[in-house]
Amino acid sequence: MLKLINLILITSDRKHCSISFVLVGVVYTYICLVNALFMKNIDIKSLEEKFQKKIDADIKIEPNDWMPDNYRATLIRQISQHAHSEIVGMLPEGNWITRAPNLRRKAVLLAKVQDEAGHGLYLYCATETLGADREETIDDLHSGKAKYSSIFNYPTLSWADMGAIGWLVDGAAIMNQVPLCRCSYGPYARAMVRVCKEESFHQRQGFEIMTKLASGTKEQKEMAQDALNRFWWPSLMMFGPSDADSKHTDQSMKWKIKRHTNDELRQQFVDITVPQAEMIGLTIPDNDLKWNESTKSYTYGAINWDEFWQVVGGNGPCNKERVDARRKAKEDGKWVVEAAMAFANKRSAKKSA
Ligand code: BYC
Repeated sequence: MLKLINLILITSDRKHCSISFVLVGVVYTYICLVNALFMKNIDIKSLEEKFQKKIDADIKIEPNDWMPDNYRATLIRQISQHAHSEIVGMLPEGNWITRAPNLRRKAVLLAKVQDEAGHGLYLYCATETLGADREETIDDLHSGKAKYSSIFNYPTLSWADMGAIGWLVDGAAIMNQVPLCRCSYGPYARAMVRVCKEESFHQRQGFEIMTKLASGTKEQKEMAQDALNRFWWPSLMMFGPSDADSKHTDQSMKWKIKRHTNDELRQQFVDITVPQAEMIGLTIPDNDLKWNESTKSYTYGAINWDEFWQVVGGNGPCNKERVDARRKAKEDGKWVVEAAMAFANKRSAKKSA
């Protein structure tokens, strides 16, 4: 470079010399930039290799560790959708707290709905460890931009729906969340351990409601069967699109965010749940359901994927109602936030005085 500058000084007059200097400067900057970019690519490639080696060795990734941008983005997407599902999921059951048939059922349902709020909070915290802003995440839910589980866009029409949700919805959630306890991202995996313990209590209380109703009067049994009829297919849809249509599964499996595909977990759920329905004398609403001796599992009928995508796209029976309820809750709770902030400020002012 110095030789080139010397040559310019010797061979050119003043005017041409300054133009040449500018040119040399431009070329030099360009070379530096290309070089930096090249070095950065090499750096990122080696970081990515190290990262994948850690994942392959089942070493957890922690918030301060280097991670690829897409790994971070995938986790923020999935964990925030999961958090929203827990919070929106409080609504269909919350709707029945005042109408529970007795004090015991009311106390159990109240505790369950409260647990779901707790799950949402752990999960929002987990997104914060990835650098997400909690308020922005929640605003995305309120603006309709963020997704949450399709299942919570169906109405709860009878008390038996509390049984069906606990048995089927929490049952499906456990099937999906137990493998998430081994997710490669530490904070998400650890949150899931506690969530799964609570979900298993939720599932059992739901199954208990269904068992009681199914062995009760003719009307009670019909009510339980009707709830199963309405919640069966949406519960299968909870596991997400079929593997052929799942755009994130391949990469998420390589990163060990997901440990099983959507179809694998759906199949496990069917295989566990069908005998439970038989045990309490209810019928799974699927004429094509049959035991396959060679695969030692049940084959089931076609899922209505049009319905699934309609619900995911915001056009389910209760999408609008659910998001409106969350927006209203934020609006109505503003004074609590303001009061808590004023109290905190007053306390910290007192401390520093
Ligand atoms: N509903 O490539 P895919 C609970 C979206 S709550 C809506 O397979 P992925 C409870 C998906 O997000 C428990 N959207 O995605 C609470 C993606 O969209 P974007 C909730 C769905 O992430 C209260 C697109 O479809 N559990 O237990 O690899 C009371 C393509 O899908 C759904 C969780 O959240 C759906 N069902 O796999 C009672 C578990 N399915 O973002 C109970 C954590 C898919 O590309 N999440 N989509 O626009 C997961 O395990 C995974 O995210 C999923 C989907 C298996 C759900």
